[in-house]
Amino acid sequence: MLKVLHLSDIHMGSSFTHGKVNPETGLNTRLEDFVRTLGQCIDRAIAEPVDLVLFGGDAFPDATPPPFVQESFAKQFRRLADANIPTVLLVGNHDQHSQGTGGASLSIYRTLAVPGFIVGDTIATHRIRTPNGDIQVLTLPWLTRSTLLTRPDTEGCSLAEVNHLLIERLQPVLEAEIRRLDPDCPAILLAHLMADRANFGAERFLAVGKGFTIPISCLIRPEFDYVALGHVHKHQNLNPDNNPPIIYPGSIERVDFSEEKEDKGYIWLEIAKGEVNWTFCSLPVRSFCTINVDAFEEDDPQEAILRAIARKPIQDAVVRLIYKVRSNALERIDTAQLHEALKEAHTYTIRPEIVTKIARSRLPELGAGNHLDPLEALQAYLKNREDLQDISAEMVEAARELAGSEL
Ligand SMILES: [Mn+2]
Repeated sequence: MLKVLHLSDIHMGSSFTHGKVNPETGLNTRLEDFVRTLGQCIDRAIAEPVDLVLFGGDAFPDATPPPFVQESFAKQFRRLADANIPTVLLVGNHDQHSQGTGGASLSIYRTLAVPGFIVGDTIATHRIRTPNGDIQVLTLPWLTRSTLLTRPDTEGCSLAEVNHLLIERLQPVLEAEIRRLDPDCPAILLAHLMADRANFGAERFLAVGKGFTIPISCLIRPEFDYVALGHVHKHQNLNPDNNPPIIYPGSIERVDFSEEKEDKGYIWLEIAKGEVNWTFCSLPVRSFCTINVDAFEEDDPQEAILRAIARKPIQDAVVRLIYKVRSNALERIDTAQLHEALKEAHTYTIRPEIVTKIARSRLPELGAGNHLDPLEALQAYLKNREDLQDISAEMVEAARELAGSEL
């Protein structure tokens, strides 16, 4: 059996707003988190050692990362080159540059001819020699409108029509690759895509434009022993029958709060022709913690907020505190005390939400049993809104005009 490590969606250089500057290194702590987590994947690959590392795409937030971020990434992957571990870097949507073709942020590895490194920026099959036998990897990078279509093909087409055309073109191209596979050699499809069966995660907010969706039927092929995906940040297997497994490992670190409750990790894989065992391996990543407090009805909103904070494991976490209070209760919130209560967190944000809710019971004249014309109802409403007193006369006047024009 060949040993393979499959990871994806590193997004190194993102999540900086959740970090702070480490005074000892001058670096954002979230960059350090991402480097540490990626380092743990590479550690495992080298310790075993694996026969192959597959990266499913989205190395950085965009195709032009700052040099210090690019270098942090390169330093980790270089360890694989030093250990003679073949590595495939697939190009995701965040790795593509709008100008030029291919993966701008990853193609440097090909340009420099890093030994054992393959950059997957085209649909192609790579036969990789390892000490434990050969393995085939079919790379399918993120598809764009220009991948398989020309401008005249798509002129005047809606996004859905372009998607349809693209799938029509993709199918024979994939088919040709599949038919050329050596049936005696294990085969993996490595693809960065949104499959139509996937549950969305943060990537739907991160993507610049809406991307294309690939039908799962293109991926469920007996010729593949394993389908290694990238793009969706939530780990999932799209084919529980495992014939073949179709796996998103998910992102290796939490990119934003939408990933608060997700386990993060990579896929450990043992593979031979017609045989595959895979395991999701959790990574100990920094926790995110949302504290939502509805203190609207509380007599002592400060106390309610402090109690809610005390209940949550905020130590070293990225925390956001969101509390709802009445506008007249805001002055009773002691913000300094909240800062003190949150100081165990790695970083935190505090977001007060002022609620001005009028409970129905306090305006019996607006109850279901009463019949008021709209103008009377407005006047009754305004009578109970002290904050609107200064403009209430104008509002009534405006309403009278509106009602008048309707009649
Ligand atoms: Mn992606």
